[in-house]
Amino acid sequence: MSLTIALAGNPNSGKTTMFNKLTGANQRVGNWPGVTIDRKTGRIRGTDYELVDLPGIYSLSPYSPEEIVSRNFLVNDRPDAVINIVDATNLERNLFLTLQILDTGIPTVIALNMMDQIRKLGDEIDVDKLSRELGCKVVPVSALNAEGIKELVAAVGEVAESGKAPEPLYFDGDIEEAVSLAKEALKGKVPDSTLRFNAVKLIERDEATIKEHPEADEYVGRAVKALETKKDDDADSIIADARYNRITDIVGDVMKKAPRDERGTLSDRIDRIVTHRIWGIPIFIGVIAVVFLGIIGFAWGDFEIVGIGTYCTDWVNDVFFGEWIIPAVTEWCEADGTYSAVDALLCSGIVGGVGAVIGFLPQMLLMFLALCILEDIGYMARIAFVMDRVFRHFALSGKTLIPLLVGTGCGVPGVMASRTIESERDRRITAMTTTFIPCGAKLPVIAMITGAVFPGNGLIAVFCYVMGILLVLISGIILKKLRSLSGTPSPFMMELPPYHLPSAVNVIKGTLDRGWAFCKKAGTIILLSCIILWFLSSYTPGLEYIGDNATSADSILAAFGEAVCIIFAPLGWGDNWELTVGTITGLIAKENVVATFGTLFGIEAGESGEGLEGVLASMLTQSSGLAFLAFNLICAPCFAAIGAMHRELGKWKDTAMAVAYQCLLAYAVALIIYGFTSYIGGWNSLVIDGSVVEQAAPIGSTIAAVAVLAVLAYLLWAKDPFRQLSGKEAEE
Ligand code: BGO
Repeated sequence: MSLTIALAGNPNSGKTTMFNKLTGANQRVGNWPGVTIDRKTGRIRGTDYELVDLPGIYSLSPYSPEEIVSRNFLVNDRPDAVINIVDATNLERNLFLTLQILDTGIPTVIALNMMDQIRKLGDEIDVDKLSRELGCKVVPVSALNAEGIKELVAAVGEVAESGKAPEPLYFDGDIEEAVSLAKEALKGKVPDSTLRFNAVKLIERDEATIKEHPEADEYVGRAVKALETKKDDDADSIIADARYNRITDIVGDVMKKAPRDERGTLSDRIDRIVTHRIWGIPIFIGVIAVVFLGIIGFAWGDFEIVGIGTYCTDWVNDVFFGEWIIPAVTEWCEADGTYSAVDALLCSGIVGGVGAVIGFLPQMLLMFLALCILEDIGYMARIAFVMDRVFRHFALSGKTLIPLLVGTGCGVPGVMASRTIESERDRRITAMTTTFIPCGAKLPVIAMITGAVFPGNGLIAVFCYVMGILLVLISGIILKKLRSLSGTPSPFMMELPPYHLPSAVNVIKGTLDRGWAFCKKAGTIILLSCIILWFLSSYTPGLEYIGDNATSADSILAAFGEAVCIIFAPLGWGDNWELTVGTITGLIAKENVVATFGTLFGIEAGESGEGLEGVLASMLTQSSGLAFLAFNLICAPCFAAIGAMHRELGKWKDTAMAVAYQCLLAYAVALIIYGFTSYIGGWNSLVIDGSVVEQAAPIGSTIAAVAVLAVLAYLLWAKDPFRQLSGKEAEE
């Protein structure tokens, strides 16, 4: 018979690592909460037990979406056994959940994890004594080093097959009496197996239990009041206190801690600087700047450092595609003396479009590598911690940072990670704004525009990330003024794991996984888009082939682009319909912006041999280029991310409003950038055939930008009608 085993524990207790060791799966291990959101299943190797990895939780109260998923599974689905994974280096906090799991009456085995760390710290835990005190099997393990896994599987198989649940840990006198009364009130209304769990929850004033059993609540109401009066506290805290007192006794009995260095561990000492109130943020900006300057480079006047990524990308475009692939494909196509529509599709459509995207692969791999190293060292978790203080000033919690950090890889899991936020309003705002942070797919767009109008200047990439964070903060203030999104930020609790040297396996795997996803997309969605784009740019609306003159103003694409491009004229895109088309195709996947230009202009040469970026420099000034970049980074994300937003927001109407908000904000920001920066020396000129051509000052756009800025300032500083006053403010 197949048995179902649940894996439950606190966030960061090592559940995912253990899940991977037990099942041989390859789930992503992370060091911030929210990496496991839905429950995941797998088969324990060498058995037919199904293992269900539940999201990390601190208690079985249904406050957060993770707690609801875990509690429903344990209480309603009732697995045959639970492996409760406990971080031995944080025994007190982890046992709080353990005591609640014991109340569920499900056969339980404790996997006492991180024993390698305990040994390293010189601490000692008497495992047998702990097992006696908790009344269930305790197996010391190290999920990281695969220690104790066999023993754990044997122990869980034994308890699951015996079906024998451990005794709960009973409370002292008065509390246990109230629990007994609640059991009486609930008898027959809930299965006997969950009677104690529900009874304790009723005394704890657990909202879900009270709502489900109002008569039972009435029955125990007087006893709960009496308990609260006697202990001079609310019932929730009385139960929590009782549990913590019990835990303190147990830990005191079983654990011997070695003396600690007064200055703290090395991680503590590094954190004193890295997470410092004042230095934390400049250090964060500095780290991101070093990464991007190293990869893209830096240019200021005559001073120039070529970034290693730019160097590699130039080589791929100029030598690999320019000298090898394109001439070879063209020669092959022209071998029979003709150049048919199919030949043009292959050379301009496919090699041009997909090649333009693949050309950025070296830069992408280096950026993924840097982000994976920062994550594996443990620095990403510190960023969330440092930024929490900033986010709080803007009515958002640091928890918003976690979806943003996840979203640097891909917006879809980023938006999904917003589920970890307890406050529904914060969760919705986060889901609506996560895609402001550049995801992997937007990096080639950043690299392309930077290469075109700010050659080799990595500061533009830094600007894109800073702009993304600022817009999330600004949106927090503006959107909180709407009744449906008002409210105070939820508290943010997060563990900072000790720093460690990056593991080569994790880093290489993380980099290659992301790189492979990028290539897969280029070979599927982007390839298909390029074929369609080539068709639309090579045929007239009357379906007449117009040859390989892709930029022909007679094509279907031109007719469409010209009709729409007027909308973007105030942003400095002029009558260049190609820019409009690129922006629209970016909705399918953001890399499509690059692929579209690759198809329309060719990667290598364009008409006059100046390359894709050269063609763009003849259409965009530095100001309008930056506006183009800002609009494409902030406006509606790709369809997949819009779908993820819809899953979080629930209604299509709300999703449509969110997309409209993103597009309006993107337009406003792009207008402000173009309207104001065009007056900076050299920022308002095009480079046409190598000559710098100064453009007329965009007076109309500047006036519109002033008006937009005034509206934004009003929205930011107008009084928040729904702000909840602090106790002191309310008294005044
Ligand atoms: C990071 N021993 C040690 N020393 N560490 C362990 C053990 C163990 O037995 N088991 C897990 N860990 P998850 P949840 C990390 O990811 O499985 C570590 O949330 C880091 N990552 O490696 O994700 C594990 O599923 C950068 O640590 O837990 C992981 O329950 C710096 O505990 C962390 C430091 O494991 C959480 C740690 C990029």
